[in-house]
Amino acid sequence: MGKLAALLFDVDGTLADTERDGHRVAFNRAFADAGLDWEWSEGLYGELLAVTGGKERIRHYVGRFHQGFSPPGGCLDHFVAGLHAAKNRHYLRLLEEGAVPLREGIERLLRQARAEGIRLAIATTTSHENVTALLRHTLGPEAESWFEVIGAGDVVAAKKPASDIYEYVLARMRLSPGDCIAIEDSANGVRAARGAGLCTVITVNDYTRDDDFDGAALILDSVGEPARPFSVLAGDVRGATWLDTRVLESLIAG
Ligand code: XBP
Ligand code: MG
Repeated sequence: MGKLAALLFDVDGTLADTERDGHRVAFNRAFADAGLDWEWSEGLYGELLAVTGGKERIRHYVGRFHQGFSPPGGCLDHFVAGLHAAKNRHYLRLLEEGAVPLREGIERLLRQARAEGIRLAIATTTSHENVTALLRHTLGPEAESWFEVIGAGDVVAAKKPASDIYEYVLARMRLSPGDCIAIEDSANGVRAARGAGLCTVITVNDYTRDDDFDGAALILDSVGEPARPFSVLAGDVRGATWLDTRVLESLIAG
């Protein structure tokens, strides 16, 4: 333990505010395409985010609000899979249109880590295609190659808050959790990362501000920039006003 070997990034809510203006909008467009009058408001979507995974979220919503729903074709799983595929097509279009920028300070932190030889990876619940599209449309065509492993979606049996995706990424990178830091935004994320033994930094967003971040080393309102300092909600940043590799290293050096 001591030298920071890698940063493992969550995607949705952490790299970008993908949920409110990306996935949520795309779910609603897919529902409308299917002739459904389902509408996920910003508030309702905040509640539904407790369930990770888009397919799982739709199934949960149907069970909670439309119990008597009989899907066209008869098979709910099949219908949900179709809706989710349509949602992802809308989501990719939104990314292409530039509807979802990176959060403040993310590009700076990624570039600094790369310049210092700190390895990068992704550990997310969404799909590989959604991740690479976000990277491409925000950081350019080379950005996918910045990440040594993209651990995404259904490659593991259990999604966050299970720790499987972080364990998968650590195994692929042949790294110990004590040499890495996870950057997350949600209660499900911190549970997953802590479950894999990772020191975890949280950057909250409007959907996760009131989550339970038990076990997080640091809770910030954003990664911050030199000109736009972060607010520290919990933890010791040793006087820093934006998150950089020096602050992150101090967290695992103890
Ligand atoms: C993200 C999710 C995902 C997205 C939608 O959680 O829960 O389900 O909301 O993506 P995390 P999909 O940030 O903890 O990885 O529809 O592709 O699942
Ligand atoms: Mg997240």
